[in-house]
Amino acid sequence: MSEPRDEFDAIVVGAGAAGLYMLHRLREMGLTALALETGDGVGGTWFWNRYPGARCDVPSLEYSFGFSEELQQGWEWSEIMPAQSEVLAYLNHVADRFDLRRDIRFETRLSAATYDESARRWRLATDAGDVLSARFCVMATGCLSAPLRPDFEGLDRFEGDVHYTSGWPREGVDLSGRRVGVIGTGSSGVQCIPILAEQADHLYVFQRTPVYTFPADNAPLEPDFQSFVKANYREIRKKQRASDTGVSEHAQGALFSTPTRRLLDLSAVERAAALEDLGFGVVRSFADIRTETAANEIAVEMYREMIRRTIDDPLVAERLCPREHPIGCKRQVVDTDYFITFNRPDVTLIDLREGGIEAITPTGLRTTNGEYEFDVLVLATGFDAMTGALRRIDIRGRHDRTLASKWADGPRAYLGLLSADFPNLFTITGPGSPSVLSNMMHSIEQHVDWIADCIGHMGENGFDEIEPAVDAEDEWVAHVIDEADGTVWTAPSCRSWYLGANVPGKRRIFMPYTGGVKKYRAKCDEVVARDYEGFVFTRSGRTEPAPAGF
Ligand code: NA7
Repeated sequence: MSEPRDEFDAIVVGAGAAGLYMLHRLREMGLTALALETGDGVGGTWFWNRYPGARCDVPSLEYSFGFSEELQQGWEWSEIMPAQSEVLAYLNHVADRFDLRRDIRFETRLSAATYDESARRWRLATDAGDVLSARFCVMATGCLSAPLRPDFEGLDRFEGDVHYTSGWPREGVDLSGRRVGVIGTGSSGVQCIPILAEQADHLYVFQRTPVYTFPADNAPLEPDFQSFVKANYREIRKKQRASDTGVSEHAQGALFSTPTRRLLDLSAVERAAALEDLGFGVVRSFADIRTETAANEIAVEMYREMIRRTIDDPLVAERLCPREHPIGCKRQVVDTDYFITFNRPDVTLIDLREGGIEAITPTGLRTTNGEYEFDVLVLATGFDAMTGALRRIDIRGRHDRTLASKWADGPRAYLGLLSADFPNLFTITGPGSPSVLSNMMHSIEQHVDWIADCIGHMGENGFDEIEPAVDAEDEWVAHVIDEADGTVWTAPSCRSWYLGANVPGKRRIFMPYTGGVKKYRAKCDEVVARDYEGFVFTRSGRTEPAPAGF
């Protein structure tokens, strides 16, 4: 902190990648700004998710900021896909390089934000007892930052240790000689299971839904490739902006090349050859898997065939075979040694489709089929994604309306950036933007730049408030839903966190924007070029009409 104060031009909530860059931009503009951060360090997702095996699924050289040439030239990555510790070290480096910590209040959680209409300022209360005020409030609260804590009967009576992957102890957990039970086989479960198996005496994996995953093929970064990327960063950043996902085609490894071949064009013999060649990678290697049900079904069968080839015990293989949902409806998982882990004699797979969890017992877990004893329970059970962190804060806008009530039937925000009745409250990578469907670093940078430019525009024009016109917001929300409608992402059998379907009682609605980062950026730029079309500005109490023609 520069100096103790409670009034700011802007308060940023969160000191992950988004909060850090936002704070930097605001300070560069000469504004007084403060970031609030629940943790005692920067890094957000990468601060909390320290479980063994935690790793980014976007190439390091692209999962990085491009706003500072010195920063992108000066940092050396060691692997194609960075481990959690390396991303966290990078974000600490960013905080140090731009001297951000002095304006971050750590171990401080925002509990309430109320808009004072007469003062046209946000009043904020923290659980540390701070009462703060700011003209602008920027929610950099993250999309996967509100962990789901399933209400398992008996959990509080478990006599062993319980650890969430999303809150893994900083000092690590010594699992040697201990029996471990893990619930959850999403990205977090898939990443930690092979390592837990190595460390534990015995590992019990409780699987509710089998996963589609394929090898990350991570490796040390070749120095020549890193030099090539650094020499060509200008071009590579341009290609990121022109892509759907915010990842350029230069990314090392096959993971991010866009498939062009069609599975349905292959004969049976050619498919068999493709399976030999691609293995589990079949799930991402054909363009029509995402668009045609018949291709998807064939790919699912090929994937199951790979499992049967890999797993020694045919019964275990069948348990690992997905049957419920198509490939591509959930976030694609990438792994290191996931399936072969189930060939170990000290790993037991429990398929919860054959008998669900009845209770956590003092010494383990009971399903309708049997009882399992272990010393440590690991919960890799996911997050209340995209809206969870915001819903957990008591945010009140005009007329004392809460954001939680406004979003009860699904998130409503124009461009995913601002929501009507909540003036000057920006959201970085919120619902209605490409966000989690893209390289987050890229999308964070785009949003932060847009927000900073918008705040600058308001300053130049003497505007006090910005908020969306209701019709512009409604049209955007309808557009986001229309774009996702009928795609594999919204398949009726899909219970993804993109749809909020993993959270009991949450309205099922597809939250991110599926149009891709190129189209989305063009729309955001066009709105600005048309004098912030669809937004309403207020100046000294007077309302500037929403520009016509939206
Ligand atoms: P995910 O992908 O939501 O995975 C959570 C896993 O936990 C998934 O296998 C769930 O099964 C399982 N789960 C959740 N609740 C329960 C209960 N009550 N009983 C049994 N199993 C349960 O979260 P991750 O942390 O792995 O990954 C989130 C994102 O972080 C990831 O996509 C990356 O972007 C990084 P289900 O599939 O719902 O049947």
